[in-house]
Amino acid sequence: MSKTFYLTTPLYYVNDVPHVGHTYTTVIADAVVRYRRMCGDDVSFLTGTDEHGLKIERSARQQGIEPQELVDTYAAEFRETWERLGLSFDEFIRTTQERHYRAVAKLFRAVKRSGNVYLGQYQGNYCVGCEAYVAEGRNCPDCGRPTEFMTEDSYFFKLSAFQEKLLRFYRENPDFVVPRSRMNEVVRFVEGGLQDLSISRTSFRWGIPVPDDEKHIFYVWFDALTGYISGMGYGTDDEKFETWWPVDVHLIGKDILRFHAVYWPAFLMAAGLAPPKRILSHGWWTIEGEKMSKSKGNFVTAAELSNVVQTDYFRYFLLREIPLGSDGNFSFDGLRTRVNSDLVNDLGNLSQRTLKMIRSYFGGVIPKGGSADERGRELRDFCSETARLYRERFGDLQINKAVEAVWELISRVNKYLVVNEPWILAKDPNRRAQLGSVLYHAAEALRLIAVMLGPIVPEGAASIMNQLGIHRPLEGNRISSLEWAGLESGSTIGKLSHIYPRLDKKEFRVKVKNRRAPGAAAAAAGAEPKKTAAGGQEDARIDIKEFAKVRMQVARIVSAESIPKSTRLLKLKVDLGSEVRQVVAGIAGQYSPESLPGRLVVIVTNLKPAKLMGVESNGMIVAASDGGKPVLATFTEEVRLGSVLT
Ligand code: ME8
Repeated sequence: MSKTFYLTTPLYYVNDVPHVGHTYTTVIADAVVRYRRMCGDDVSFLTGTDEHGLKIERSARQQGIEPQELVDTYAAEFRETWERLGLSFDEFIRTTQERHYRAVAKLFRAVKRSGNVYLGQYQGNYCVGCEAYVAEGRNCPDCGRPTEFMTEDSYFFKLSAFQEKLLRFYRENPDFVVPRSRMNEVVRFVEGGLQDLSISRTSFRWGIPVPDDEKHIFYVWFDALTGYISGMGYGTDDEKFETWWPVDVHLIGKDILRFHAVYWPAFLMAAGLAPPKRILSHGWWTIEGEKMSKSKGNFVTAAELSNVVQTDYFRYFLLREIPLGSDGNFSFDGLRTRVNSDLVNDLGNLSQRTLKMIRSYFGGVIPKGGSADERGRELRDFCSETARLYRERFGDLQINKAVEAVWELISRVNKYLVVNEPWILAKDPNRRAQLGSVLYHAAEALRLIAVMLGPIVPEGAASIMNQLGIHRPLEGNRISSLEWAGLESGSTIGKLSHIYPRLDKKEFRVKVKNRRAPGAAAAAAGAEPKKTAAGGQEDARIDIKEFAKVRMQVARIVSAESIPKSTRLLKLKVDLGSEVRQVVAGIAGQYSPESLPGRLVVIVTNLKPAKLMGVESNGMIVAASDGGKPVLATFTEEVRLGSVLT
């Protein structure tokens, strides 16, 4: 029987759209599970959404909708984003699902039976405006207003009773938290003493009720952490749970380490369940040197990333740029430079030149490897050493180091071609066997490179395999295919194409600038960057004539309804004074149909009609994109319907 491997990402809060930080975690997880599948493991990759809590309840109230409606939209956004980016999760758990409620109740009962729960009083500084306890200080960190000291009934978990048990567990499992520096942080924290933990609230309602005392709902972390077991059958499917638990890796950002490395194992120990095998805590991305924040305008959503570049490009950048555990700085310029130098130049060129020579000199048939000369033997040895390093490093979750090893091989093969000069050998018919051997060696090394890059850049790796004439799906490549001579002499190569287009600096900057607009990728693909009068710099400005081409008019929404099977689109009827038109808008995530009739909006009225999900749209509603979320443009003063915006 094959070994099981279970890995999770955090369950993301649904108060935001997926951004580059979430994408980072999910991409690492995806690379690791692709590698484990290659090793022949039976893999389960769980991700999902954390949907309860005061913030959600409040945000829904502000929008005049039910919390459930709000979380449905965001959860769908996360799920669809990961699917669109080709991230290969097996389970998607939502903390509002029935199976999750059952698991939380079961875990609580088990912890309570063990004598580790008691009813007490929670005290702290409470912000009445925000309806939330604040960690410290007399003023609320969110709204700045003074807080009040409050007391409420709460169930407590006896975390203090777990200090010794946890410390023993850390001693016995020194690699429980990776990297080691973070393990040390956790040990120091626990050595400093543990306070009992409040695990229920009575001050708001959007949460899971505590069994037998429904005045209380669970504290979000008790609820959310349970997602790692509720998604794997705890409380609903014992066989599934037995198969997968304990988890092999919880992959998280460093911000939530304490919850995973201290509270979570303690809850599990109390319930008589095994703690996780490993917590991998990765570093934090800043954007252009600053903490990502919407107000600073340096917020990069997953949708924007994929508007600007293909998935392989940002996968490669995120996985290669920083060692797991370290912080990094994300910049679009850094991404472009990295992609152009590594993927386009190093890998793209190696693949092109090798395959083109096989096509020109051998009519596309893979030549015989023959008996290798010394340089050939050296290359083989280098390949097997690279495969060894790659496996060792990936096994240790040092992904960027594994990728570095592959890049050393790429540059070695490029050098091998330079010193062997196949283009000179090709001129001499007596050296045809040698020419064949050199090209076989280069092509076989290229195959090994593609196999190793499968978990990192799956699209490019699959393209190289196809061009080598190996048409089995990438997933079919087992780690055993890292043995030399897997490429069959006499087989025919596939159709050749460039795997990776170069990112042109000027065009790319325009794309980055326009990334927030829906359809930015398409618009930018055809955009011709212009020179400024001052010279040189790219410029996306337009003149007034171009602006005048777009006709925007004031309208009032008459009716709005959902479109079946679409989580994003609404069908609107809008009154332009002289006519009523039908417009389809991607705003279902933020606006419920009932909230829209009567609103004044701006419509682009001279767009060619289009069909969205089979529904005709005669115009476009104007909205700001706030971190990917649409916010409708409107007027605060009375204005005649049909008035033109100039
Ligand atoms: O914490 N750089 O959810 P969350 C790198 N619901 N990673 C980042 C990042 C950044 N700038 N920003 C976010 C929660 N992340 C809880 C988890 S688990 C039972 C409950 C990633 O939506 C990173 O993985 O705030 C971090 O741990 C996670 O997003 C936090 O996601």
